[in-house]
Amino acid sequence: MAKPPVFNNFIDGQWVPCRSGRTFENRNPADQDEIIGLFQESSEADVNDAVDAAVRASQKWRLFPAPKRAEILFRAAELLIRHKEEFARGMTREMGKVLTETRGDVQEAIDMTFYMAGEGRRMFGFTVPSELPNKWAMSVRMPLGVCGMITPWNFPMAIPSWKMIPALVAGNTVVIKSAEDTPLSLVHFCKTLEEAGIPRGVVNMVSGTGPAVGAPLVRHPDVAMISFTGSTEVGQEVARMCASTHKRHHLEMGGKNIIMVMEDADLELAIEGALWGGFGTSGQRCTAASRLAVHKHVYKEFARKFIDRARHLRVGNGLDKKVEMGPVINAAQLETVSRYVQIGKDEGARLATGGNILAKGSYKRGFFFEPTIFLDADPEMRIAREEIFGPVVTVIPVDGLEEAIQVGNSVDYGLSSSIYTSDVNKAFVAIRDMFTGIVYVNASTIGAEVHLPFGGTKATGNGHREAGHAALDVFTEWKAVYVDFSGKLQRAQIDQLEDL
Ligand code: UN1
Repeated sequence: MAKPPVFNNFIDGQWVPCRSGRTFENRNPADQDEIIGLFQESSEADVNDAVDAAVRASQKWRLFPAPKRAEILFRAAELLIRHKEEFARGMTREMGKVLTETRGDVQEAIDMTFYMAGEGRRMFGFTVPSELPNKWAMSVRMPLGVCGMITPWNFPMAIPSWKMIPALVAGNTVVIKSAEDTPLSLVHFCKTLEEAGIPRGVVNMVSGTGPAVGAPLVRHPDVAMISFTGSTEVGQEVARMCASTHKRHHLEMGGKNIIMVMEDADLELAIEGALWGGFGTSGQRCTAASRLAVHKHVYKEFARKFIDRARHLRVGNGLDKKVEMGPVINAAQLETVSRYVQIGKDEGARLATGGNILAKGSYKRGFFFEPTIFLDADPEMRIAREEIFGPVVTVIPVDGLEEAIQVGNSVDYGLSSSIYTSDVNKAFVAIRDMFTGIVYVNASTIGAEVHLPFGGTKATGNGHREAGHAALDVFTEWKAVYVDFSGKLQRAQIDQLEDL
């Protein structure tokens, strides 16, 4: 058998093995016989090397004019376009989602890079009047220094781009840990930035596990901030660790998103939205539509048609054009999904379709699960409240909009919500009353665009937003600047002296 390719860390402009020399395997979740490659099993020493490089590079990069930084990023976006198909195929092989979705993932990185590179010529601050004559007052954004990033496997190129590109255009340097299940896509992204001419040490990438790489990165005293996307439990741990070193932390965590289907909805449209929101990426999106609140008047018809569509979804290897849903990411996730199906049954929800691991024929080489729907669920059930991160959708009957909104807001999370209705008044009530970071009208809970703020309330986040203009607030500090050109001590300054 041919030897699998080995992929190194990217530190100080060099592709280097980790200090211990150990590697780990990255295998295809659709076919465990296929090894994508061997990746560095890094540890604290490698993180320290990467942070040192980023600290050194920071001195020059922060002074490099923002429009010039942006030129490099624009070049990177062009290169991503050129490599889009290759990167998408690599991503499907390491992550499982179907090719149309991995193309979309690369496209999000392209969009974000073009969009944020544009900030290189804006990066607006505020110029405001001063209280005094002959004095100027303004506020400017300044970079933080070294930004540490921990990224998930479900959007292996898009999410790193959401973090890295705004950080870079603002003049920060980066140390990023790739997700253990999808390290190849971040190698592709870093190689693209290298090819675009990013100076050495400005971007550093280290692969490995959370405890061995993530934890030392979060603890490191020279890292100014951590941007984390992942589970709520790990996010809480990151927050605790950041508190003790006064690090800024941006957290993007779980979701339990709802689609509310009203009695006046276009049902075909709503079913389509529920299908792709629930089973796209095998339900492994933080924006997945894992709950549906359906009005009793249309419940039966909706359920019948939705189940029928889900039953006919073609599950398989995402590289196959006919396949609509790929595997879940790994054995542990397959187990979690199975466990939740059992919980749902025990709680008394009605399993309407699916519920099983697919293990026959070629399925047995991967981690496949049937598209699964629970009907007649109570909003208090665990399957209606907890994030499963798999192809499981829970349907809850409701009496009307008020109840749907109450159910929608009753969970710990607050990322995305959606309403299907033909009544503009209902739509606006939902827009006003859903306490989620994102609301969709007559569209599913997925499909956020890069130039709008992305993030959620409650246990989903910690008040920050990535993407959109809001991302700059995550990766910069404000500095207020006063310029006094009167040449003398002015009144306000004297007042302050008197106050003392
Ligand atoms: C995620 O699931 O972590 O809106 C991000 C969406 C995608 C991003 C999802 N653009 O579904």
